[in-house]
Amino acid sequence: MDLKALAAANPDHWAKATAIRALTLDAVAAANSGHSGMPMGMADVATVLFEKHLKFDPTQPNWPDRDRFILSAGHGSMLLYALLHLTGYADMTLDEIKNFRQWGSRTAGHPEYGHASGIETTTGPLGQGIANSVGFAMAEEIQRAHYGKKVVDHYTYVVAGDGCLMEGVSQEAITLAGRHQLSKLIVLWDNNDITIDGPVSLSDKTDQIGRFKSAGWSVLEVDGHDPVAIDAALTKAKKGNKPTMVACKTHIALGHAAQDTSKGHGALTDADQLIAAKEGYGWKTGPFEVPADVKNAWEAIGARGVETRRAWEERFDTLPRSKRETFNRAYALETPNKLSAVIKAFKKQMSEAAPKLATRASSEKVLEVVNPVLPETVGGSADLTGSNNTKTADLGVFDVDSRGGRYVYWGIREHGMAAAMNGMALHGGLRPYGGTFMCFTDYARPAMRLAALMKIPTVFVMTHDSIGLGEDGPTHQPVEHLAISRATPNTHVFRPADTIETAEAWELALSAKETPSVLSLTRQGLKTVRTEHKTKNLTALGAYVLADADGRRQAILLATGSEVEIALAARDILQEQGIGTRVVSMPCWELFEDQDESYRKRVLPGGPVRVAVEAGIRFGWDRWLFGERGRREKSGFVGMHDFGASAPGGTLYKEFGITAEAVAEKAKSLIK
Ligand SMILES: Cc1ncc(C[n+]2csc(CCOP(=O)(O)OP(=O)(O)O)c2C)c(N)n1
Repeated sequence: MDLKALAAANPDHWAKATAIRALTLDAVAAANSGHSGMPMGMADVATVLFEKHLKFDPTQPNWPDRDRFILSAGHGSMLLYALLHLTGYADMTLDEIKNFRQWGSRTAGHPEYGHASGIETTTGPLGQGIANSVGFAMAEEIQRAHYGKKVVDHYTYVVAGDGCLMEGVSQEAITLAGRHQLSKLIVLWDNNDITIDGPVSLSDKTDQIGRFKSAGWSVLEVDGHDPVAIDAALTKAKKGNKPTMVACKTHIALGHAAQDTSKGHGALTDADQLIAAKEGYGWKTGPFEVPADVKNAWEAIGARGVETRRAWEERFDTLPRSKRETFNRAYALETPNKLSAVIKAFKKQMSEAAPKLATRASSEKVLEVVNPVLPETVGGSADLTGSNNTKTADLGVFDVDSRGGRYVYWGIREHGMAAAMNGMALHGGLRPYGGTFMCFTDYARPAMRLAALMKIPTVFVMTHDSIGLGEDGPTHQPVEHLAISRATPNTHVFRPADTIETAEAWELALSAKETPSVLSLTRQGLKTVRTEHKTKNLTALGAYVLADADGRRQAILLATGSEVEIALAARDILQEQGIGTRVVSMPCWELFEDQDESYRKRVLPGGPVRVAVEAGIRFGWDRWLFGERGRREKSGFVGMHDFGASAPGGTLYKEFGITAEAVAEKAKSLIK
């Protein structure tokens, strides 16, 4: 590349873009780790985007109508950190840049949501950002329909690399965006032909332009180092009626000895090469020093949005009060008082009616009363609407000509759905929930993990939660998925036993601010076990005594979900034989763990034998069986030890020995 010619053609632009490159080189060198090449290659595109197009105000980083900038290629985190620092985000100080990747800094190895303002989502696992962005763009459409263009009118810009486009989840995201004509979604592809192992051609020959076009996108192609062309492409992209992919032809590690090589992808720390690169740029200041005129020019870009934001505030103030209140409440993730009232009324009615219902059907009943009072919910399913029971009559369907619809037919795209739901939650103003079979938690898991890491309250509705689903067989019968979900930090896994617990679980999931929820729901009908109405949300305790021992307490049976009624039947057997037996329902382990010791001790006192029953693997149960004052030799587990099988659900419970008789026998064998 002829850097001198580039610099001479657009000197002001060149100086600003070089500031990004120089800060990247310095930060990576100081950390002795990181990824230099991508920020150096995309510096020109990012500079034009921030200077000429992006609507943002560093003094109000969470302004709801800002454009969203998503760095899907999260390894290039220094691109984002440099932009935030240069444009004047108060929390992205030069010290943060100097402490790139160090303990306690905001500048984590990959951008982490919540660490600094201006980081819209956590990226690093390739493909997640572009999949999040579909949810961001849908959220914008939905909210524009609800609140009007004068208060919701912004774009979602994504920087994605070859890696993001190779990941399978990007296909789910791209086809969704194309189908829904998300015209305010603009992907900037860092088309540099390089990945870690070498040239892209080592492992891929996809015609990316044809791929995007066939999915319903507009595609533009530009020289990613020509600011005039980039500006023109962005201007055009904003006008289309389809999502736009701008293929930006770039040179990874522009101007460095490692330019255009896979070495340029990683940490460029060689001191001599670093000096040579800066000389080539005509950059004369020392490490981490941005000349005052260049910093001023960047800060002027940062200040550009202040007026626009103020004007927006004025327009927002003209909305009717009730709209403003709903908007602000939803963005603050507050729930209306009505939520608790409708849940209580529903619980009272259901504990009296005591229906036999699958908890997936209970869940639908709950949603029928909840969705009308929570206009921020957006439901959906990955092509299992009738099985997941996620759709209620009032939602309407999100589509090109009905942007206000609150139900999304996600298609067979579990991973894309989960990641896009995260995008909706991150966008703000919406509470997404979406369903699939519990077994396909595996297909959604990378995004479920990120929801937990990001501390966002996405709700994953996972039905058909055990061998109880029956004839579909072991491919569809989850056995290890409860354990996997429970092993994930900051995740509430609810496995309700009946309609009442399902209502309580939903109340908690929809009130959460920083924790995603997994609702593990049955296909098969369950008896109502909570027939005595209690206004208090007992599921919030995580575990509670559902039926206490008559007489001397010799056994405690612990169960969740569909196995609670088995535990109750086992209790009947044991009580008949004079063995005082308590049944503890444990709809949410994590919430029980949060209770203070005295409560946990009241529920699980030492002494009696303990038997846990759950139609999943044992993994994790030992915490409750012989932690918490229990004893190994006085405890047992009735559940799954292997994969399930294809047969009616009732047969499977018998064949795998998950029965009241087996639970009672196990308890008796432990009582000596
Ligand atoms: C899901 C996932 N797999 C693997 C990685 C490790 N990784 C980080 S960057 C990268 C190569 C990405 O290539 P590209 O997007 O072309 O980035 P560039 O080389 O242009 O910086 C890989 C494999 C990752 N971050 N996420």
